[in-house]
Amino acid sequence: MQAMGAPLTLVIGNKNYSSWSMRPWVLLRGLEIAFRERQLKFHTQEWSDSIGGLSPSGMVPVLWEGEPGGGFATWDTLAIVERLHELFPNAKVWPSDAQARARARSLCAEFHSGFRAFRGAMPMNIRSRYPGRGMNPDVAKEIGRIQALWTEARKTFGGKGPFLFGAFGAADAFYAPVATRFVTYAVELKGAAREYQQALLESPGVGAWSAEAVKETEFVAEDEPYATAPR
Ligand SMILES: N[C@@H](CCC(=O)N[C@@H](CS)C(=O)NCC(=O)O)C(=O)O
Repeated sequence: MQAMGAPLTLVIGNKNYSSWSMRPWVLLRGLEIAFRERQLKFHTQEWSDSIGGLSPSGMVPVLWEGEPGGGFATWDTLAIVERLHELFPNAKVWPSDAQARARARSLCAEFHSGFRAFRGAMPMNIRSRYPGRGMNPDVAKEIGRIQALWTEARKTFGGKGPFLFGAFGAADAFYAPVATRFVTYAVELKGAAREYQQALLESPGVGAWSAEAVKETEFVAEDEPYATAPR
């Protein structure tokens, strides 16, 4: 799908680590919306030199319409998703049904502001495998909540498609880095949640992002609680 207005550029961080960057990237790719990527890797000179001009918040992701740094910026994943919904009303960023749409927004908002134990103990690290690490009672409770959310959405709104609301959309993009974390930390799911995780990992956008993430070699200490820096 081609942008009607100015060309889009998404500013992102490291593909191995930046779960917030992954969300709009896999959404754009999954919905076949044309965009360019501008990657700034964490703790690099390029980040220090460029982030001020490319990100009003100093964080990634940022969606630029027009010239990156000179066009119109939208930052923060939830705002970016809503902006894409307005720019591409036919792309089905959100489900067409009003209740399904409200539920999809609830799932995204709940992750955006919650799941702090899970996010802290199991940071995204697509190329690595740390089976069993990070698990504790608070994390287990939040993982139970995620499985319940997935199972209920699939049952109530999944229809004929393999994703939370049938066709791939914003809610799937929001839970894509959760699906990869379950692989990294060997969290075993059951039933509908497991089937959904598999469909999400195999979806075009998630597959493309992950294939590039595993090739990255930079070590970012703050995202690596279970490894020591290579010498
Ligand atoms: N609430 C923001 C979170 C963005 C965020 O935390 N981004 C991280 C990378 S995943 C970042 O830019 N970190 C760099 C920094 O804080 O200097 C969103 O939803 O986009």
